[in-house]
Amino acid sequence: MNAATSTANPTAAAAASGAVQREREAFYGRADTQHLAPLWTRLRSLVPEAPTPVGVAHRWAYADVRPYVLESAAHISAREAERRVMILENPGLKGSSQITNSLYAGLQLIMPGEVAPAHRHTQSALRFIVEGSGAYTAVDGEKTTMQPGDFVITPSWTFHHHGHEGSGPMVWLDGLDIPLVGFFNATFREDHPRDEAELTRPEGDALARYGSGLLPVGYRSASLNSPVFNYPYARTREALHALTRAGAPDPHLGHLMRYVNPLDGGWAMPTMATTIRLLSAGSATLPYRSSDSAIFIVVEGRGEMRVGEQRFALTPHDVVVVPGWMAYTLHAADDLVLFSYSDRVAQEKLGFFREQRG
Ligand code: GTQ
Repeated sequence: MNAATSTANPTAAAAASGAVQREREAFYGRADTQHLAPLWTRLRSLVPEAPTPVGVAHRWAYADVRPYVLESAAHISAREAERRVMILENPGLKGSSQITNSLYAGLQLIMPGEVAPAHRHTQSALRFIVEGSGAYTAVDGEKTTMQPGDFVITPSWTFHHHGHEGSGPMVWLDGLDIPLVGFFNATFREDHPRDEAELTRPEGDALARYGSGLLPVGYRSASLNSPVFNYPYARTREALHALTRAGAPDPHLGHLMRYVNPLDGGWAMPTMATTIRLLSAGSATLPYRSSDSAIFIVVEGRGEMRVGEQRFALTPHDVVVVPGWMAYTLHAADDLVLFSYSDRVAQEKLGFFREQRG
């Protein structure tokens, strides 16, 4: 092995004689004046054997964070805030507004009578409803009233606003691909001239047309998203429980289902993969890891998630982040339902996605 290639080995720099090393350093210094850098001192960190998890695994207990989310209404209105959200920031990525390397999460609060004004942006957003009733989101001309457990899509570059015609606070989890779009530096946004964008279709239209096991004959869509933009929990829950009567769960994943675009059978959104799973009371999963970092929220039930040495007790509405390539197991004390989202769909399209069982 000659001297140049042997330095690709991190121990080789130490092995090179002092004189050789000094000559190299001098060369690197001269090359730097031309904005050139040697690859061989960086190759192993640029192209490692496997991912190093970014950020840390963490649980936000809903009982701990809920008072802060509710207090935010005492400080600012939804109109003034535009979106009144407490960001769930990964403790290992402070100041980044990121929950994972590629995704964002926040808890959004809307109070009765408020409107969060219409805007659009290139980021895609998902909502997973946590508590309350009577609030709606309007997306691209159609309103949907949200119930706890519903999964709602706001596709890239569609005008959307939120309102609340009921009583009591309403909270949902926002998932956006802000860091991913930021990586490509492809962020654009636009405010709608009015607080409330016009409604062009009656409520329930999309679900009837596209989400009833039927499709309008000849229907084509240019959207990369599912035309169904609210997947009601009542239906999802029924399907999950039917699965438990029909066969054994995946030993590493439980009864795991993905939200589907009925037009092509693909994921519901182009950048964020969304799933929901049920683990029956008393059951546990075997270790699993995958290259996508994932955010989980407890929909119903109690249990525990184990990530390395960490033990996260799970109770309804708790949020857990598991960085990519960290193995985890799930343990259900009672029937445990978990929603999750990750950048898996983007990784699959680009050919990166990997998973490991055991
Ligand atoms: O509801 O449009 O949590 O634009 C962050 C940015 C929510 C939203 C967020 C947003 C929204």
